[in-house]
Amino acid sequence: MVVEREFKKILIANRGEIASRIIRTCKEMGIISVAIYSEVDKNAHHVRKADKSYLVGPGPLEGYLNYHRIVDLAKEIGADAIHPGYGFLSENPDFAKYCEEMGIVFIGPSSDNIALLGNKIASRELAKKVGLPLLPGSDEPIQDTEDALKLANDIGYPVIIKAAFGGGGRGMRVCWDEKELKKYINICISESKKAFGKADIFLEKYLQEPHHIEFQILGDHYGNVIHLGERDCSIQRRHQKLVEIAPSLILDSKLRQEIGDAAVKLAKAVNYTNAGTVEFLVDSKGNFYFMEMNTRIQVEHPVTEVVTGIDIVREQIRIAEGKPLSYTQEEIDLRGYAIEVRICAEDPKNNFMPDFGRITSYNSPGGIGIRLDGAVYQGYTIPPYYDSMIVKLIVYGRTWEETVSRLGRALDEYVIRGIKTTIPFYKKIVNDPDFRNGIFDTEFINKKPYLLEYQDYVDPMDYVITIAAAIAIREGV
Ligand code: MV4
Repeated sequence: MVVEREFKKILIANRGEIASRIIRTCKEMGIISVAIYSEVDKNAHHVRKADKSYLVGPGPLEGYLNYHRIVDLAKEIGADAIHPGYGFLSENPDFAKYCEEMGIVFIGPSSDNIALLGNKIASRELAKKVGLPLLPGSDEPIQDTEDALKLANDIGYPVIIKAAFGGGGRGMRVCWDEKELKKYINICISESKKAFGKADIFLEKYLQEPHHIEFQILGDHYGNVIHLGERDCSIQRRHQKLVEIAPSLILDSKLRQEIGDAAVKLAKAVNYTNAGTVEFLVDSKGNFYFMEMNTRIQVEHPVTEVVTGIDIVREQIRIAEGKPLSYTQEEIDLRGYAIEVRICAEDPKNNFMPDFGRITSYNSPGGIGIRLDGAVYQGYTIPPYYDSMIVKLIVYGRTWEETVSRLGRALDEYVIRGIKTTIPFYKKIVNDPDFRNGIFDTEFINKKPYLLEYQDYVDPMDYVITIAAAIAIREGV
């Protein structure tokens, strides 16, 4: 039995742009937003914008990860629910379970679903049972090298080794022949154990140059599940997404409906509630294969919001309040195109090394078709302890061409000084003829090393200093 209610106060167990994003929807819904923060985050954007905030220590990370303390705090301050954002505790089934036990609503799926779908072998098995297309691969964890070699022989090379509890591409290895598989199997097992605490790995046939296409779904507590179309997240570097697009240029409405129906079917099979993302690989012929399901709001959710006009965080909160979905599948239509670029405090020319420090100058783009989801401002000092993503630029337009041009214009307007950012790298992507023609797959960045060939901004003051030094030397001062 689900009881409908209205939340008065939500605690946000996160920081950075996603915390600020959730605060915005809370304000629009008339809900009191409560932030938590670490000592180094006392000047953070989310702390300034929330209605109330609480210091959680001791270090920069512990406070955001100590879920007993967070749930206890939520109880103490009379919060109705906790929004976990992405990362941190968002996919920790023990956290969701502790919320459930303590009578605090976890804004997300059930702890059982988080646990089930967090295991990629279990979710592969579920997808198989439901009849979703899968790449050939293991039905159970790989026991040993012999087991792996036998399976790889059956499915044919290349194969990919994956960690059942992996994420972010860690614990993944492509093997082109028996020799490589022999070499990597034990490495992957020990890496998985070290990184995720669980050694389970599995094998799949490796699909070359696929598109990474993911469907946004929403499920309520009355058995309704809908999808909000897809995002093409093929442009990645070392499993970090860089550019996300909605809708995909390689799907027609028939294929969209087919894959969307598959995503909904999977979610319905587990009585999934709240927001989720079903990930697929799609080849150039339109064949699609289930990969995994993510049980959180994702970084790239804004492109879906822009083309559907739906506030996904609002839907998450309404679902958690026990309300039915605000829309039926028939009411969802996609309008135009949206592109998101993740702007990071990194130096692309130096292997995308994080570059933290003070933002000395900040001027953001504006005008038609621009959305910014960020948590930085002029004078803010980016601490070195967290993710380097500082702001997401989302642009939208009626056609692909218009949207790409607008992205170029917005990046040209963007001024961030004091730190190196990925903005000049994105300018190169926008001007790439293949990108402009909508031609890209998961190998796009690897195939185009020239994207790193750009002139870094030089502060005019640096010239003044250099010239002054030259004069001083010449004059013998
Ligand atoms: C694959 C694959 C090809 N074949 N699985 C990467 C993240 C994870 N969620 C799924 N991923 C992939 N799984 C099979 N069987 C390709 C990817 C993949 C990828 C691989 C190498 C380099 C970049 C990539 C970008 C997206 C997906």
